[in-house]
Amino acid sequence: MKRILVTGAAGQIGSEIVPVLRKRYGSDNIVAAGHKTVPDRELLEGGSFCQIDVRDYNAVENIIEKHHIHTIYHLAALLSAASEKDPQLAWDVNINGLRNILEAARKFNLSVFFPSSIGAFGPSTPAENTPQDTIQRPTTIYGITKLTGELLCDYYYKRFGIDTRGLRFPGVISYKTMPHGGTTDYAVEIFYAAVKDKKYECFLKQGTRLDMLYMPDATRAAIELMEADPAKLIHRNGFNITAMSITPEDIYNEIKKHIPDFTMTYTIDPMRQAIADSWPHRMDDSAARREWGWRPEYNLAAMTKEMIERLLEKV
Ligand code: AKB
Repeated sequence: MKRILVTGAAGQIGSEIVPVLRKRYGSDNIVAAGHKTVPDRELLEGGSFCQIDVRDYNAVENIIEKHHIHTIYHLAALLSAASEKDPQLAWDVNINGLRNILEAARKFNLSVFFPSSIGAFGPSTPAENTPQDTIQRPTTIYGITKLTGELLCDYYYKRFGIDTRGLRFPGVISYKTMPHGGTTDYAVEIFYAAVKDKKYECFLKQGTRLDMLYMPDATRAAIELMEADPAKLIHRNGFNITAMSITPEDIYNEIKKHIPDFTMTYTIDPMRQAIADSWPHRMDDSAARREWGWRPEYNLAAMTKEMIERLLEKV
């Protein structure tokens, strides 16, 4: 049986993909590894959890050897706004961390999943129906690390035959763990605020259209790509995937259907607005659909209903 290591396991995507992987492949076959973020009880009690700083190559190697790892979901990274606040740290974690993972993959012949992002695009990228293969001139340090990551993963596949695969995630919306330091965080905060306070102050301006995905679709996409028949993959890294292209007011209007007295105001954060303005509005994900059968299951209405139901159970 394959043993899987998940780095960044206590983060937004990590904390949700680990239970799904444990259920699918057996808890004994999944090693969750976090750094500073404190893991929740489910993560700690549901299987093995260890600490790792992905910038430390020896630590990466030790975990791989100790647990006989075969595949790594490398999710440890700083998000866009956090990266902009500390570009040196962003480079260190997002690039040196990835390089360590890829070098270990080369030594032990491992498969690697790498999450890229809509951040790998920039203002000169076509914003509507953004093609799979197009201009990529990101203007944020986060985007530069994500684009470099895509290229590095392609390089390790072509040069060394390492089985690297990856997705360009849009904003991911979930009710379990809050994202930290992202530009699309508003799309998660808005649900928590609606359920708890019935009001939300949005840091992106009206009309800011971005791609989004509900977490169950995001985790399923990563696993389906890693399980896909390699003979069918023309691309390997940086697959565009999306489920909805929406603005803050689209989410607001959908939430109002469930919470009629919900109100929203806007106080723009110039840094995050500038990041969002440099990203595409709607990606074309037909390559993912064609090559490995990607299909989202949740649209805005289905996601909103479930988000509100789950958050009402939590508060
Ligand atoms: C962020 O906002 O930084 C991330 C992303 C879209 O990559 N959620």
